[in-house]
Amino acid sequence: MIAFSEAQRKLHVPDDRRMVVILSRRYLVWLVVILAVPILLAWLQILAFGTHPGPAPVVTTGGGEPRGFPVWIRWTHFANLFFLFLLMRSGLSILMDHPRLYWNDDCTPGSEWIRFTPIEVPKDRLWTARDDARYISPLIALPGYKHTPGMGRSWHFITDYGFLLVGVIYVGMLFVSGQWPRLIPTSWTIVPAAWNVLVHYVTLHFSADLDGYYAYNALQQLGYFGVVFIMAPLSILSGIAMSPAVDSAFPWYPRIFGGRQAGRSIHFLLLCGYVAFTIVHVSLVLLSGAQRNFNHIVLGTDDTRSLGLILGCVGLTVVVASWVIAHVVAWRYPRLIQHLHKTLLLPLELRMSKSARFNPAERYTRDDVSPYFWANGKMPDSDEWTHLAEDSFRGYHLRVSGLVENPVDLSLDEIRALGHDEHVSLHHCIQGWSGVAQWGGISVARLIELVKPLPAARVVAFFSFGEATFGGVYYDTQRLEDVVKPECILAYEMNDAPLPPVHGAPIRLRVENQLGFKMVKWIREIRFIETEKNIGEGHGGANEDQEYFDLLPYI
Ligand SMILES: Nc1nc2c(c(=O)[nH]1)N[C@H]1C(S)=C(S)[C@@H](COP(=O)(O)O)O[C@H]1N2
Ligand SMILES: [Mo]
Repeated sequence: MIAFSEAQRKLHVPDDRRMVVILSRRYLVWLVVILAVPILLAWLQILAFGTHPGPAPVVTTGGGEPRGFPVWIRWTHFANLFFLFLLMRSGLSILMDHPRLYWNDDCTPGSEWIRFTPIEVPKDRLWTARDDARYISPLIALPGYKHTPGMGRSWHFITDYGFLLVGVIYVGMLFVSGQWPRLIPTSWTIVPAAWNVLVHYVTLHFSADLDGYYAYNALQQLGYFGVVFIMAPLSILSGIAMSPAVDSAFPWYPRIFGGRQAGRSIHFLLLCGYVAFTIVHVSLVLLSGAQRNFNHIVLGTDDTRSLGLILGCVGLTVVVASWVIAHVVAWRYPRLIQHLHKTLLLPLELRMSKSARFNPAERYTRDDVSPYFWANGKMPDSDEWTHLAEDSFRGYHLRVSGLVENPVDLSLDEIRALGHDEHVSLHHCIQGWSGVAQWGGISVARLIELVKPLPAARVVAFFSFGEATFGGVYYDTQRLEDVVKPECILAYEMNDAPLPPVHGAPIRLRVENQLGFKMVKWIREIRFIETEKNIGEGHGGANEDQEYFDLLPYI
């Protein structure tokens, strides 16, 4: 257990820690049908044509001589298990930060196909996405608790590297060693053969000629092929479909999956697929001669010693220990993990931010505007902002200063007079929700022309009237090269109306190639500075300081 500060405990360990899964009825029916129909059909066949259709056929297509499991298979099998579990556990922490999944990009409450919260979004009061986040036990998730998306993402992306590396080695060796025909079917006869195996399985004939050491049976082969060559690549590709930088530069990409939220749903369904696969796989390993199977995959020998099983249990202990260690590291050294995450992604993300090909180029229209748009953050409650709001921000002044030739103090009318830039874009919150809206305002590039930053200015800091999660001013920073990109605007308008109070009145930032937390709402002041290191705690923003959010916000 980790010792939380009082404020942390209030946020991360709420009183309401119920964990529920609510699947909309339509999908529940589908789920039952998909699971039950093959089993029913198999039983029908048995009832019609006899109860014992002989031993399950083993596929030997191209398998050649028996080669067993060489050392690279045994070690990648273990490493894959190791990383996959960390990925699933950190994924669950991220998922629970917006515990609803949709097939539409507007994330309207009630339109989700599954939710992991008992709460229906109240209509009579402000219910932010932050309020909606759910607790998940750290026994299941990494780092667990409520609202830990920054840390969850760091772990997810760091382990992604391990998972990818193992995958590349495994698939590469599969081809180099000539073992690929074990996994890749070369004839359609695999389909009836796999059916035949299923018929054996439903009558609980697991051991019949199952000898995966030399060749897999047809169902096994299809299963492994599906996991390695379909599910794993789809996980990677659907993961990428959630990136704001990718989606804003290549709006066609998330559409391959049916939209950004459909990509997120598919990413989750693949997680379910891995869980289901693991359960079935482990059950069959245990039911079809556990001792021998363990020797195959642990020692690479085909005998019935108990050494494989013993070492296998040691391996599983290492895996479980990794969860405990990851939990402790996550909470003791969150800063270290946050910066490791940044360092690992730096080459990729800098490329995204520097390359003009990654400039936001969204082609949404007003017809795409979402009927609902989640709000986030703490509304400012200072007298200053409240008085300004009561007077329709007539007394508002935006101070732009710091390392500039021409510091200015602009009223809302003066800002409006500077020009009008607008776009319709898809918002990506770190928590997982999205929404399409029209934003109108002045591009930061125009502001830069006006204030003329000095050569020393590298970073632009945006300070809010609002407070950060654990107190202090909400602020965030941008590198100068990012704010001169297209679709980076100071918005004073949303969906052709003045910016509503909850969405950041009178002025907010929009940066469409980044995650939502970078887009400071209720902006009070803008300062051009040399480095973000000298403000706040020096990590680039209030969320980065306090909640270990991503230091590079493009994925
Ligand atoms: N001042 C301030 N700005 C903020 C936040 C906040 O808490 N305070 N939340 C951020 C986050 S996490 C998101 S996703 C967007 C949400 O914008 P919206 O409320 O208009 O949907 O605002 C960002 N700007
Ligand atoms: Mo967010």
